[in-house]
Amino acid sequence: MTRLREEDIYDVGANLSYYDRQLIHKVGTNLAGIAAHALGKTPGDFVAIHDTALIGVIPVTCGQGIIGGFSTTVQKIIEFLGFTAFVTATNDVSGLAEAVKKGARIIFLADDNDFVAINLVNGQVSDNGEATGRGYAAALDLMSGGVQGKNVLVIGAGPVGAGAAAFMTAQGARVLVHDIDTEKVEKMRQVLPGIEVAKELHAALTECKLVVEATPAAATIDKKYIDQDILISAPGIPLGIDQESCVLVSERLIHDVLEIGVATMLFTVL
Ligand code: 2YH
Repeated sequence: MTRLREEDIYDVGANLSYYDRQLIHKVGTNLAGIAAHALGKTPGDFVAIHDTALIGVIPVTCGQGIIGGFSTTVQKIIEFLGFTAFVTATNDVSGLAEAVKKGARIIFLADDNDFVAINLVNGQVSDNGEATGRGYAAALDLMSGGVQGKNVLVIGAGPVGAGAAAFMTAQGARVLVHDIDTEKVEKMRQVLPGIEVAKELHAALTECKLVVEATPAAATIDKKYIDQDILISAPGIPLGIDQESCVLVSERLIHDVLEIGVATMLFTVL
C-alpha cells in the first residue's frame, strides 16, 4: 500500500479550482459531479446538508506518524465541496474527543493502513480504497459516455480495484480484472461473480480501451498500448504509465493523489 509523502500533496489544496476545471474539460463534470455519480446521485442532492454536516479531520501519529499537510489537504478538499471542516489541534484519541466536543458529525482519520470517513450520527463508514476505486470508475464512466456493454479492464485487485470493479459491474460493463497475484482476482470473483479474470495483461490491454489502473506499481501499462482510443482512470500511486505516455494520453487520463477519493468518501457517508 502506498503511503503518501508530503511532496505528493503539498500543492493539492492550492490547485483545487484548476483541477476542477481540468475535470470538467475531460470528464464533463467536476469533482462533486464525479463523487455524486459514484453514488448514482447529482451534487444537488447534497446541497441541503452543507450547513449541518460539520466535519473534523484528526491527525494520527501512530505507525510512521503524521504526514505534513495531509489533514489540512483533506480539510481543503472537503471545504472546496462546500462543507465546513476543521483539523483538530490535538491528535489521536485526544483529537477524536476534541472533534466530538466541537460538534463534528463526520470525522476523517488515517493511519498507515486505513483511511476512513465515519458519520457519527448515521453510523456510515467509508474506506478510502473502496471509495477511490468507485470514484475513479465513475469518472471513467462519464469520460467514456457510459461503460454499459463496453469492455473495461481493471488492473489491480486490491480494495481500489474492487471498488472500481463493483461500480463498473453495476453499470453493465464487461469487467476484466488483472493482478500479478491471480489469487486476489479469484477472491474478488467470489464477491463479484460477474467479473472475468484477465490472466494476460497484454491480451487484456489489446481488448480493452477503458482502463482503471489501480496498482501501487509504476509503468504497469506499456507505451505501446497508449493510442488515441485509450481512456485511463488511474488512482494508483505512483502513476502506472511513464512520462512520455502521460503526455500522449493527458487529455484522456484521470489521476490525482487524494481529491476524487476524499470527495467520494464524504458523499458516501453523508
Ligand atoms: O497514506 C496513508 C495510507 N497509505 C492509507 C491509505 C489508505 N488507502 N495514510 C495516511 C496517513 C496519515 C497520517 N497518519 C496523518 O497525517 O494523520
